[in-house]
Amino acid sequence: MTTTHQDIPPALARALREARRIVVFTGAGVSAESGIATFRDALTGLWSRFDAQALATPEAFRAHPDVVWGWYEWRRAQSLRARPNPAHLAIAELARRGAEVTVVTQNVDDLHERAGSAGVLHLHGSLHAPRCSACGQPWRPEADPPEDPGEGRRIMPPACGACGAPVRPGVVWFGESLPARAWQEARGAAERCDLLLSVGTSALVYPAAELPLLALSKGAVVAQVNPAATPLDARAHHNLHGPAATLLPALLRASGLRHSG
Ligand code: BJW
Ligand code: ZN
Repeated sequence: MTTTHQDIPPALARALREARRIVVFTGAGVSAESGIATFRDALTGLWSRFDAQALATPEAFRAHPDVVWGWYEWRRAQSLRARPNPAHLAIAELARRGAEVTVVTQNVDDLHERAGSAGVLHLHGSLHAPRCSACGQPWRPEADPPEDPGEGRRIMPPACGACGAPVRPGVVWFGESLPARAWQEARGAAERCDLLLSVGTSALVYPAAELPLLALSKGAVVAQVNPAATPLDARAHHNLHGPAATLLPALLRASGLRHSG
């Protein structure tokens, strides 16, 4: 079922109102309206000659540490400048309306936390937690990255204070395992929930993309919010095709969980 803007299916509004356990599973689209480019659009401007899927690998970091670190510094600066948008705020508000809400994100920004969501499960790590590529020691940046380190600018990663190896971004690259505890908790929440909202993700990257399927297999209602179609469209009970910053507040209003705004 495909729905356009402001046209919230009553069955979904009821499911949200009545759900006791909710999982909100988010991807880069939830931060798009905060000005953070989605993963598959992240290489804009001078970065457009690179391929995101090729840069987000341990092999790329070993071969071109300056290119990969420069790209992540540029994105860390973008994340620090960004502010939560009405989609992040609506998700945080949901938890204040009585249901048990687990926010599971693939995003490496911290906009859910800054909107007020607690206990966010980050499946793909964080831009704000670099660590040593050899010994794993956390690395604290002495300063924020330059306001704009410049698109396409190469920056050598700093050396680890303990062992001298290059510091790497604290994110999960292709071919790497997800953080075990966050993944286990996310699976548990998806298995137990009554409703899973999949928001702003292309649902292409595994194993994260298994979560809506897991919830479906356990009988939960699954709804998706995304302006574009994804592989989940054929399986979800409801597909809201539009921007999250408009549709999530509309969904709260249609469910009677928010009375204005
Ligand atoms: C809006 C909007 C608005 C726009 N409102 N929406 C099974 C089958 C096939 C392959 C595999 C498989 N299992 C594992 C794999 C391999 C691989 C994988 O999934 N590959 C696929 C590409 C096919 N997975 C892995 O390697 C994972 N590890 C693993 O499986 O370990 C076991 C293993 C070990 C050893 C060998 C092999 C396996 C790890 C995956 C880690 C992914 N990491 C990244 C990079 C993180 C750091 C960084 O950001 O740079 O995570 S990749 C990238 O994709 C990033 C994202 O979190 C993730 C998901 O992307 P997301 O969030 O969906 O963003 P986009 O850009 O794709 O989509 C945005 C969406 O928003 C779009 O749909 C827009 O329409 C929408 N949108 N505006 C609402 N206003
Ligand atoms: Zn080290």
